[in-house]
Amino acid sequence: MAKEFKRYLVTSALPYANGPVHIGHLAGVYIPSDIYTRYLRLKGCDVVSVCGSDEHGVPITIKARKEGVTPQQIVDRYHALIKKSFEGLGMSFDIYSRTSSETHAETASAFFRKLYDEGKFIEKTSMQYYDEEAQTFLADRYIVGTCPKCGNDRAYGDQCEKCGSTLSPDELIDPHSAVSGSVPVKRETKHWYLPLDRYEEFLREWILEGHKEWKTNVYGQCKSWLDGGLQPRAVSRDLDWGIPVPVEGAEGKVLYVWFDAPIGYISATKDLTSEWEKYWKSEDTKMVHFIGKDNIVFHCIVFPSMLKAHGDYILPENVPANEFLNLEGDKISTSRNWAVWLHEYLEEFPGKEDVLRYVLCANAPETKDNDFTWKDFQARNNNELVAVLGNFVNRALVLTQKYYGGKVPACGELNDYDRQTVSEVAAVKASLEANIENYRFREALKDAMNISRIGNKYLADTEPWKVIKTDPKRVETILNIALQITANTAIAIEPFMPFSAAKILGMLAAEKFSWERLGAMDLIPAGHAIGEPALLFEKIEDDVIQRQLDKLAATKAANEAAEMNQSVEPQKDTIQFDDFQKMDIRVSTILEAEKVAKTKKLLKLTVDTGIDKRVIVSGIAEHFTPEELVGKQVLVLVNLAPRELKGILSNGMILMAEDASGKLRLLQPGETTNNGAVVG
Ligand code: B3M
Ligand code: ZN
Repeated sequence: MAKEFKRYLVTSALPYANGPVHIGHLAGVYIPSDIYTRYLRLKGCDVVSVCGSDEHGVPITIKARKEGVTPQQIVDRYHALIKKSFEGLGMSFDIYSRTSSETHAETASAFFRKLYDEGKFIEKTSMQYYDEEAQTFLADRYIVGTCPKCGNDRAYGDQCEKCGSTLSPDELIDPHSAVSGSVPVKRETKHWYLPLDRYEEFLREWILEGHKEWKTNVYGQCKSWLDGGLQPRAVSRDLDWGIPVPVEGAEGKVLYVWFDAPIGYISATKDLTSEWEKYWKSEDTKMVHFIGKDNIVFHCIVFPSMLKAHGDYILPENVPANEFLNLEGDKISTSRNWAVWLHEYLEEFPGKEDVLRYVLCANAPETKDNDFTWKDFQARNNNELVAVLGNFVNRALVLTQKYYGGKVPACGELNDYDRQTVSEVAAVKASLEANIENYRFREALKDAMNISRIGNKYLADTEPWKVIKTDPKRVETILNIALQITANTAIAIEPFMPFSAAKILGMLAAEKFSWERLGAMDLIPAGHAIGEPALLFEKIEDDVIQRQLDKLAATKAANEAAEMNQSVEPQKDTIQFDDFQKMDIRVSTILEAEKVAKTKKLLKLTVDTGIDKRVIVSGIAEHFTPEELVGKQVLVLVNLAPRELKGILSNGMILMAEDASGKLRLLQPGETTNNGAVVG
């Protein structure tokens, strides 16, 4: 039998405060955690949901350096932005805290100190890259060099963003410091390590034996980590941003961000309530970590080992990590700006918070990576939210206004079809609950939507707009049932679409119902006056979607241009105007083009330079077919000394540009120009 818990502690991965939140974060972590929490609250459970900004770590210092501001300024900016946009989307954390807070520094230091005092760490010295010019050790991210796998000359010491390889600084060709540009040296440094190998047995027992119910993607990752054997992990870093290591002789060292960040869940709970220990120290608490798949090892292996080593705290009961969401077929990427940013969405789609919540849940990458497309967003809005949910609620309310002046009609005797409908609605509850409690939010959302599907079908089948002419009494029952189904819809969709649930309740002029009332058919009493019906959702037109697609296309173009820039050759030595003037470049038209026999590369071109018609032999046969060249205007260097190629005298040179991919492009005047026009 499943264990009974008295209370819940829901944690959501703390977003790094070095950029805004995007749909990938939402679909993977925050939408599921909010659904889960809202559901528990509706059920009347004792639940706290904690989150906050993760404000330490190297990327934040890099961003600060790039912008010429302090790390604190960076995290202040993004903490405020993330917090506000989460609120805008209806994320109902009980607290949205931050790891640069006083409480957190104290909590994390005390945690470290306890483990230190009890001899739970090992100390090791190792050789690490040091920047002598800037007098600082260099985090892997701060070392830049050429990727040994793909040749990208801007690879980082931990990863190449071009080919995606995981690297170590030692693998980089020509490593240099991103801080000063100098070539770093190796220097000895001391750090503290958590010997994860000592927790292997405990972890095997706890996860592999004790939590076979975890999602297969999570369980599988844990198993492969454990089967691979665990190594001690450094929990400190040489860095000037973070929580100082609270032991003597640790100047210039801070806690590793992944050591302090999960402790942030504890400090957030402390800041929330004086009763925080109840949530962290009692076996009656069910703790659930909502995270993305890249955080699994930290939440299932490292943090539990820390908690175990500490000894005072409970372990998570489940870690329902999701896979990744892609955008229009490509990996979401902050650095490439390939994302739909929450704060921008909220600005561009005011009043459509629930549409995003709906689409991201319906499409959540629960078992495998998934794709977000704007067309799917539009289709789900128009065909599901508008056509099913919105349409049903609207019909029920409008007909009640129309026939009964907004007063809920009484329910007469039910016929078989009514009874069947009522029992279908009642049956949703058990399935919906089981799905939410087992973290199957996509299925749960289908269940919730099912209620309005049933309602829609009920109205379509009973046709009150026809029956009103022949049997008005019957219509009272039909609409009473339709209104009860409407109220049920408001309960069922609340965890998923809280704004719409509140709107429905407003239109029904009803107070929020508890979860236990789901399935009941006496939610709205006869005689009760409902409010004014308004549209719950509106259709999203093609032009709105096109604007979003255009925005992405512009991003893609900008990225491609930026990538090309990366391989731009350095500027050549300065020349004088006279040097330039020696070149005679003319607009010319290609009249004929043919391949030079027995060569792969050469084309023989006849061009009209305005001065004369002449032959030029050009090594471009691999880039252009003769047909596509004929008739084109090009720029020709006409006073280049003639030379013989394969027995043909070539008299000039066609100007071309070679792009980053090595492809040649013709240089042409912007508009048709007379041949012989001088370029300069
Ligand atoms: N800051 C989020 C991430 O990996 C990371 C989570 C910390 S949770 C304690 O994007
Ligand atoms: Zn690479």
